[in-house]
Amino acid sequence: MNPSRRQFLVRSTHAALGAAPLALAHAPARAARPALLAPRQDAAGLGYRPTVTPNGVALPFRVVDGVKVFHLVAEEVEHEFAPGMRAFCYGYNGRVHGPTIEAVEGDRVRIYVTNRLDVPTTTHWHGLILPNGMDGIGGLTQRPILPGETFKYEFVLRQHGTYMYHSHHDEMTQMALGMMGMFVIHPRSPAGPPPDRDYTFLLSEWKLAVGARRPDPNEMSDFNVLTFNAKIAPATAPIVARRGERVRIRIGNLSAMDHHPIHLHGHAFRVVETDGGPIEPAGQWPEVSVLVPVGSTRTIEFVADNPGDWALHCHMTHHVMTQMGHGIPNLVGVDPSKFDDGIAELVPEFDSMGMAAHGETDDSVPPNSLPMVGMRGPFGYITMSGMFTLLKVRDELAEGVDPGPYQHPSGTLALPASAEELRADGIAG
Ligand SMILES: [Cu+2]
Repeated sequence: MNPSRRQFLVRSTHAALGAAPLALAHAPARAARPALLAPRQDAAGLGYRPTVTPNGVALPFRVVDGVKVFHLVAEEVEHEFAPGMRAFCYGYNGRVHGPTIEAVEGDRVRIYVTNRLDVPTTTHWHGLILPNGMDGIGGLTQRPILPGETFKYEFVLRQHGTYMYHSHHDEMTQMALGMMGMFVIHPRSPAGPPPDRDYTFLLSEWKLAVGARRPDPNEMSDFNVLTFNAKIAPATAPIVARRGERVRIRIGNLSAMDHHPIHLHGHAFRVVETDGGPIEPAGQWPEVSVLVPVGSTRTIEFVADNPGDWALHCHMTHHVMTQMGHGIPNLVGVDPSKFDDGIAELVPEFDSMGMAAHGETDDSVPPNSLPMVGMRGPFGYITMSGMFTLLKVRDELAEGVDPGPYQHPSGTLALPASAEELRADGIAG
């Protein structure tokens, strides 16, 4: 027998992707924010260049008689969305969301799912073409996995691309609490070399009342925690590329109710695949935002040819916010300070702007909650949170190390206009 076939292959390099904690350059100065920034991994030993799941990990596997064997454990997890906000969620293998499953087209996979929750569950392999009885729909294609049981799913991967997995039993509750992950399948015979960088994001949305410890699965519209890989900015790890490198970003959306237009600054990209398959080159068109509908994946590719710190975020403005302050009256143009002073005599902790509208008053927010917006950037406060991260493009990069804030070459930074400049151009300041 081929020795490799019985080899116990816990892919240490695979499992360790993103293991180095780093302080984010766009994190508030008041605390070092640990995050995961994974170096590019090369294909040695795996037969493919792994994708990197920022803030996440890949699911380890072993090969038994030529079958890739994975093990997911569904369980309750105390998850940190960002320092200062934790909640009791449902996840897999101690994580929210679950680890990214990664394999190659043509692989036979055997995925054990152990249910350590106190409720029944199933696992559905979203987008995969597989035998009906492996589809993981509670009551329809299988009986639910009861607490304490382990089910075995086994099938051959007939496709390549970007897919997902998630609970398909009591979906409203279990997905609202985080039971989902990404499933990446590399091509068996790639048409060309893989991109230099390959990143995977899973979008989701949550309702977590201020100070609460349990996401509310009954919410239908007013989600107040919007996440990239279950993190909100500033806890979202930046992604990096060297100038000129080809970058692939895979984006899945398992939000309950919202589609997300994900916008990349400084670059145009092409949408190269959906979870229905690759898009022929003639059918790809350029975009700077890609709408990722609920229950879909979109994969984009581009050449990172523009150095800088580029925002990558959902373009819905309330999806780059977090928690408090959404239910307040319209105070645009109002000076609330006198009002605040008057109320403060009665309610000392009162703040009319939702307690922390500008994020500067973190000390005043209630326990286990975060300001609506904000993180400190090199030029002051960044008024976004939620579904926001950075693409850092540099001429030189050390792998696995945050390159820090971009240093703008002389003459390439917006600055206050001088009186002389205004006069010369006939602008009435
Ligand atoms: Cu959005």
